[in-house]
This record gives sequence, C-alpha cells and structure tokens, in this order.
Amino acid sequence: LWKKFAVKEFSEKSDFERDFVHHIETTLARSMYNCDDLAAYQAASNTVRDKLIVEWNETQQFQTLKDPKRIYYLSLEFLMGRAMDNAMLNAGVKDLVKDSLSELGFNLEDILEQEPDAALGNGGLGRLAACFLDSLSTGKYPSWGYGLRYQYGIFAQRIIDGYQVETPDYWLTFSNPWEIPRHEIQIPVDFYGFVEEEFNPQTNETKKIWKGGERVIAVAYDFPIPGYSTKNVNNLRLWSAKPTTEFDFSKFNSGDYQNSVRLQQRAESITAVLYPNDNFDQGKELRLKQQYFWVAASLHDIVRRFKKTKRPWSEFPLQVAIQLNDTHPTLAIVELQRIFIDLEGFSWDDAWEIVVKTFGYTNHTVMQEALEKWPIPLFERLLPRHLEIIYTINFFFLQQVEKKFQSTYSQKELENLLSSVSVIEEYYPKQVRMANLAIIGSHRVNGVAELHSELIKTTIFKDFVKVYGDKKFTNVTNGVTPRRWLREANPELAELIASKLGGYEYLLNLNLLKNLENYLDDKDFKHKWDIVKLNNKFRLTKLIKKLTGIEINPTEYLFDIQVKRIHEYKRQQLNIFGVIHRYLWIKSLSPKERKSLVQPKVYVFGGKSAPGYYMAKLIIKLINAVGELVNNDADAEGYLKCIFVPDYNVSKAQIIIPASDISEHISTAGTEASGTSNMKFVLNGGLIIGTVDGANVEITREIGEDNIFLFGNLAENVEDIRHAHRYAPHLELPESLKQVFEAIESGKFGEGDEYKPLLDSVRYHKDYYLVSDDFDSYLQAQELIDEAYKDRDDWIQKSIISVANMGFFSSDRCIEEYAEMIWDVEPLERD
Ligand code: DL6
Repeated sequence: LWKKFAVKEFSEKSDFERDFVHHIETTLARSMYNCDDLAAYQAASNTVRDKLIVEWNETQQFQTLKDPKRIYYLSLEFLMGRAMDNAMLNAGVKDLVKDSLSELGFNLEDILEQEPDAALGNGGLGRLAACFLDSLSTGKYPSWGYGLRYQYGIFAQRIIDGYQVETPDYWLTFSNPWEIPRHEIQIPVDFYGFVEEEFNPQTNETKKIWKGGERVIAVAYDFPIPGYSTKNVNNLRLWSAKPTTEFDFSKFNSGDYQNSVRLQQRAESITAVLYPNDNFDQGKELRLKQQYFWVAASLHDIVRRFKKTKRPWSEFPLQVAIQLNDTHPTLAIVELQRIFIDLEGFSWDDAWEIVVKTFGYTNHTVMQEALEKWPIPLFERLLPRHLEIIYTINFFFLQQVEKKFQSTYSQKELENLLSSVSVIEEYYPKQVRMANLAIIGSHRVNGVAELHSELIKTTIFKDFVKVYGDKKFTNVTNGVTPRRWLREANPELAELIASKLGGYEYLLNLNLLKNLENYLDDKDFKHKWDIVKLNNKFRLTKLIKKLTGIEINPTEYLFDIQVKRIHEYKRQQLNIFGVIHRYLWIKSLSPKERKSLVQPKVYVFGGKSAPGYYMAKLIIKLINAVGELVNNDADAEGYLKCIFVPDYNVSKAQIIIPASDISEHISTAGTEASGTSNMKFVLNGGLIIGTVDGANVEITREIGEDNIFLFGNLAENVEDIRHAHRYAPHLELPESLKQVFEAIESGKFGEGDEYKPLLDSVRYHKDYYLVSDDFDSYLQAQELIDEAYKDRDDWIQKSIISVANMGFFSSDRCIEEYAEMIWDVEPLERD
C-alpha cells in the first residue's frame, strides 16, 4: 500500500509548480501573494531537494542491499558553495525549473542569488573535497563524505580603508533546505579522563579501559550529493556537537545560572567555527577537539555500518576504504586501532594489519609551518588512551626500522633516521607529528601533482622512502569538476562547446574536448569564442561595479586575474609590485607614447588572509592603496586599473574565473602543491602566467608550452638561492624592483613606512620567497603577454587549444585513479 503513496518526483512543469506552491503554503506557511525572492528560493530548493531525496533514499537502499566496498572521504573542510544550481544541472531539470518559475513570475537568476555559500573550507583543500564528492557521485562510486557542520564558515571579508576586516559568516540564519537533520543519529564522544587497567582472571589478560571525563554528543546532518546525469545520490554527513544534558540542574537550582549553561556552550563550541588558516597549523586545543570529535563519530558510524553486514572482521579492509584529506583526520588511525583492541578484543597485530590496509593519506603541502604537530601534554590531557596507543604504534615501528638498518647503518646514522621518522618529536615540548603517524598508519601516501609528489619523497618524507621504498608513495594529480567549473560557471562557453561536440557528453568524458581542435580554422566558431569571453567580462564588470563602485569598460582591457588565499608563498606581492612598475612606466610616457605602447590592463585581485597573518594583510592593504591611486589617476585612465574584489568565495569565483584573459599562478617554485584554480581558469579559456610549480607543470605538458607564460627560478634551484640569501646581509635588488620600492617609500600609496616589513622581508630578511630573484623574469613574461594579446586571432587559437587539452584535469579522472590505485573499489550502477 505504501508504495502507492510514495513521494513522486516532479518531471513536468505542472508538477514542479504544484510542489512549489505546496512548499510556499505549508513548509513556509506563506501565501503566493506575499512571496518574495527568498521565499521563492526556499520553496524552489525544497522542491528540487524532494527530488534528490527520493533518489538519495533509493541509492542508499540499493547500496545496503548490494553491500559493495565503500569509500569514506574524511575532510575537515568541504567548500561546497551553492547547492541549488548544481542540483538542478546534475538532475537535468534546470530549464524546466527556470520556465516554471518564470510562469509563476520569478526570475531564476535572482532566486539563485538568495542562497548563501556553504563556505566550510579555507581554499584549495576544501574545494578539492567538494569536487571529489561531485565526481564520486557522478562516477557512481558508493561513497560517503564525513566532515563537521560548522555554524560559522570561513569569515566574510570586508575591506575598510583598504584593510581586511573579518565578520562572522553565520550561514544558517534561514533554514537550510540542503541538509537533513538526523536527530536520531546521536553518537557519544568522550574527552579527557583517565585510563584504567582491568585484569581478567579467566584469560589472564589485562585490558585498558579509557574512562572519559567529558562527554559530547555528535548529531548527524546529511547533505545529498547528486551526480551528473545519473540517479546516483551519495551522502555527505556533517557532525554537529550537542551537550549530553541540556542543563546542569543542580547549579541552576542553586541560582548559578551562568555556570549551568557553561557545559552546554562548551560542547556546542566544538563545531561552532571553522579555523580560518590555510597552509598553517595554529595548534589550538579546540582544533584537536574538533578533530577527535569528528573522527570518533565518523568511525563509529563506519564500524556500525560494517557490523550490520555480519561479515567477519577480516573483511573490513575489503569493504572499507578511508581516505585522509591531509593529516587533520589522522586520529582516525588511532581510533580504529583503539576500537579493535579495547572494544572488540583484537590482538594488537591483527588490529594493526586491518588498520593499515584501510587507510590512505593525501598530503597537500610541503610547507613546514603547515605540518601538524600536537604537544604531548595537551594530547595526554585530552586523549590519554590515544596517546598510549600512539606510543605503542611508534615503538613497534621504530623497532622495525632499527632491525632493518642496524647492520648497514652506523650508530649515528641510525639514531638520525629513527629520530626523523619517529612519531614523537623529542624537543621541548615533545610533540606528536601527525604526518609521520599518517604515513605509518596508511598503505598509500599520495601527493597532489607530479612535482609535489616527487618533492615529498626527496624532502619532508625522504627518510620514510628509505624505510618503505618508494612504492608506498604515489601521485594523483588534482582535478576539478567540469560540471560546476564549466557548465555552471560559464554556461555560454559550455553551450558553444556542446554545439560543436554534439551535446554535453563531454562533461562526463572531458577528453572529448580534444575534438575542439577540429575547429581551429572555423572563423565563425572563433568569433563566437571571443564574444563569450567578452560577455563574461561584462558579467564580471557588473559584479565589480556592485561591490566597489568602480566602472570598467570590458571591451578596452586585458583582464589579468589573481584570486586565491593571500599568502606570501603565492606571491601576490610580486604581482602588485609588477602593477606599480607598470604604473610608473605609464606615467613616464607621453600621451602619444601611451597610445601606441601600452596594452590596457585591469588587474583583479581577490582572496582572504588568515586573520592573524600580518604580512598577508599588509599585501591586501598595498593592493587597495595602489588601486586607490591608479584608478583615480587621469594619466592611467584607459590603460590601467587595479581592483580588489572583497570577500572572494566560490560563488564569486564562478563569475570571476570565466572572465580572465590571463590569470596568475606565480608561487615560489616548489611551494604550491598543485593549485586547482589554474585548471579552472584554463578550462574557461583563459591563458596563464605561472612558475614551474605544482600542476602548472602538467598543464604545460598537456596544452603545450606555446600556450602558457612561464617564468622564474626552478624548484631545484630554490634551496641554493635561499642559501646564498642567508649569507647576504642585504640583497642587491634589480633596478626595476628598486624603483618600485622607492615609489612605495616615497609615500605614493599612503604612509611609506607602513609597508616597511613587506619591503624588508625582501631586501634585509633573506627574501625567502625569491621575489627579487624572479621579478625581472616576471616582468618579461608580462611583456610577452602584451605582445601576444595584440594578435587576437592567435590568442583565441591558444585559448581554444588550451581548453581542448584540459581533459586530464577533470576530477573524474582523479577519482578513477584513487579508486584503482588506492581504494580498490568499483562503481556500482543502480538497477
Ligand atoms: O590539493 C589541494 C590544494 C592544493 O591545490 C594547493 O596547492 C595546496 O596549497 C592546498 N593545501 C592546503 C594545505 N592545507 N593544510 N593543511 O590547503 O591543497
């Protein structure tokens, strides 16, 4: 009988309209007469969501029935952006929804604007996780994402007098139609306390029992993740922290109201805020609490699901693959070992064998300051049993290393090796090195671009290669989902491509883009390609006008864009020094010379600095100060603009990226693990200027070196150059950079002194990021760009060839590689 009444998905306009009105009148308790865009967004999302949920339920039931091996992707960040447009596109109902809404008197674009970004991530790492979820669903892989449901995502950035000011991002003000609260799924998570030994006279064994001192409840919130052109809908489960009891009534009754709610607030604080650092480990206790809370709840869920199948434990790694997105979830290794030995009664060795087969670890950085370490005293207090287990893991591992090398290494060599691979760093205070633990507890370790994967083997993890050989270390070059980053972000280009490739099949097999090369002589196609870019520039200038009040005529300028987290290693300072250099040059020319010599350019910057990162904040200030001067200087009018787009996020990226002629990926060689916006920009027909770093290397290989503007020192020389800097009391700057520094110090951009730390970091403090070494080569590359842009036809040709060769950078390819090399899982097609 119930089947007769089961929810029906909408498949026609009239169904959509009926369900939409139903949600307005019941879910929102509003009437169609007072329905504004926000209400319309909520009703429309609920209607689309209903459709997803039907498929989501069926996918979950089907997977339970078939019981395949599942992938569990553990990431502390999922930078999802908006859900509605993506859900409609993936489900193939966007046109239907658009027409229906229009019949009801609404404009889809306005309605989509109502949705806040789900900004539960800092940058590349979190956005990669979001792309992977899309590809896992699209590729029909049985998989779950696990993360935290922060109440506050990455802060919103305002620019006041040129400075970054952070304001909280409370993204849950209105009910969120894209999440399903699972109040029935409540998992207790303990912290602190002590460890007891319990002797069992029957077995003659002693058992360790951890008695936690503080308990918090993890409540599940589920986010359906639709795949493109498939009914497969996977699940992203985010945990929210709740107190065990609402109140301490004894305190309440005795009049101590404040303290009675303290524990409640303390519990909820665990999932209150995302830590706003990118590539930097701040080492705060609450962060370690977040990590354990999340992995404990997730593992409990995973183990429970496995136990329901009644399979023997030996089959655990055949059914479960857990991927650690960076070291943040490394505690999962320890927690699983604890579950096996303390709760399920395994022997140490049996447990450890299963654990190592289950985990894979992805490294995303070689930067020392990003490598996570936790002080032992903190660990001991918060997770006493876990620390014991870590000591034991380390003890057995070091024993194994010693055995392997004792006959061939001298005592000194052996000591050095042991101290470098040990999980414990023996300084003051002693610390737990999470990366070492992640390597020891995983069967595979991967980097995220070829160069990066090689670098980790020769630098930060080189001693582990001695221990394990290099088979344990592999590479999976990052990728991006073409559904969001082409179809959704750049509908006009996606459609133009579809018109030549016979439809949108290429969104599922990005290698089909290669066929665009058949149209390199097609004038009409090239003209349309050019128009699409121009339209996208219009779209961006509208956004710039709205956000900054600055007007730009897009037909006049080459658009040069650098949008990403602000970081010294990403070198926005190199870019802005270049802008100043250009400005000084323009000022030195007569009006006639300007007309004949200067390629008009608008430089667009965007990105957030970590709130406590002084130097990055200074870079933001300098960019804004340069903009202030340049944008109001009549001599530069029509030749140069410098814009800082405030509050860069995923939704803005979807407008900014399609508008670029050139984008900048100019990190010091060897510092950017991969980069993924480089891929997005090229996929959208922009060319790039970049260093030989991260995925730029493979992009060059795929699209050809004629289509990219490379410059700067190579990674293999960086250490030698730094070494030379170390012994120079102050650096001899190139003339070009000297002029720039003089201009800054002369007070052109406000108080010259204000920027002293930034300039001194280059000239007196060893220029760690090689700005002075790469500056001239950067300027030369910019000159080549100006030159190349003059030949429009050739530029468009380069743009088309580049897009045609970006097939490799689909995140679908990444997921296939992980599935084959690391997870050993197959897609599961629903009947
Ligand atoms: O792998 C995704 C992304 C890379 O593209 C960037 O190059 C890299 O900087 C970023 N790494 C991090 C590291 N964060 N931590 N910890 O965000 O990963």
